[in-house]
Amino acid sequence: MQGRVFEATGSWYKIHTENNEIFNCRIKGNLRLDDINSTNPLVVGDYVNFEIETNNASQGIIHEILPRDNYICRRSPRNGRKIHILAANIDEVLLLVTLKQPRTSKGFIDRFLLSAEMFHIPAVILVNKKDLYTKEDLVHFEELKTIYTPLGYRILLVSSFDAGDINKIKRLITGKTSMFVGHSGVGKSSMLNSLAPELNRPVNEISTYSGKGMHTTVHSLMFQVKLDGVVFDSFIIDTPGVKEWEPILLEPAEVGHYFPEIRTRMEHCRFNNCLHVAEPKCAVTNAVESEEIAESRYISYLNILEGRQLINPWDDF
Ligand SMILES: Nc1nc2c(ncn2[C@@H]2O[C@H](COP(=O)(O)OP(=O)(O)OP(=O)(O)O)[C@@H](O)[C@H]2O)c(=O)[nH]1
Ligand SMILES: [Mg+2]
Ligand SMILES: [Zn+2]
Repeated sequence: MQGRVFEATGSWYKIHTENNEIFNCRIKGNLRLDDINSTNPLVVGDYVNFEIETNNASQGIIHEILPRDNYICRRSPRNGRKIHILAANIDEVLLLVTLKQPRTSKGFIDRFLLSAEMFHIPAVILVNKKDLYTKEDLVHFEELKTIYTPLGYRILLVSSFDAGDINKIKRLITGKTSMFVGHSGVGKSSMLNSLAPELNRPVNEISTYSGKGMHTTVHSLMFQVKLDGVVFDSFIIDTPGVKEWEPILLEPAEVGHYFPEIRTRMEHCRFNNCLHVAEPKCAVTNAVESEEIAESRYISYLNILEGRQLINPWDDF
């Protein structure tokens, strides 16, 4: 039988088949998992082959993981030498950020976008909780828009509770497998409930969310959603809030390739091994000086280059 992982707890996997049958499965003991040094080899979104257990027709044993189109991962927060895969076979990620309650930093956005670039997964930035924002907050939104739109990222100001915004997001996700990511409390599960009320996802009850370690959603779950009562093969993955996002370690020369504004300029640098730090005739530092590259983005680049887990001094909002 073939199916797709909708829920992964580490020992049990909830598998849905194409006919919408659901099986609780375990991994066959001697299954050779991929070579990736990962804390969680089988993840939500994976396609698997499994056999139904003879003595329990609702359970199965997974004996094969089908090759992935893609996956997205970060450095494991518990073990920096391992990676933690969030999901596999996804068409797009919706990065939910908030300007307050809780505040998402530009450094976090940039570290996440680098990972999405690395795995060639389109990312849309949803600045959620627009109903809470003052005029000054909206200036920060415009600033983010000025930074990210020219790089090719869509960035939308939305609220989980605004019907017009929910319709826009429905159009974004129709026919795709989409994943919601962001800090705890930014409203991932709330937005999912507005998109598909039948899911009834648990959300944090306190509306003045302080952003401190609530983690209402505890593990990733995928849903096949009906949008306005129609199933269009739309899948959404709700993920637990991430406190930090550390991209997997890269060779220094690789980092610039995942910053679109550096990627398009690096061929004009004088040295072909230029790391765009202090080298002469560097097209990237020139563009930073002339403000064609946003200073906050360049600082994020330097921080990732040095593998530093660092506060971005330009993160001033
Ligand atoms: N004002 C306002 N509050 C919102 C909005 N969206 C969500 N919230 C509130 O934010 C709080 C957190 O929402 P959740 O949906 O639980 O957040 P989450 O991102 O799923 O959090 P974790 O599961 O912990 O990662 C809840 O109290 C929601 O009511 C919004 O657009 N505006
Ligand atoms: Mg949640
Ligand atoms: Zn350079």
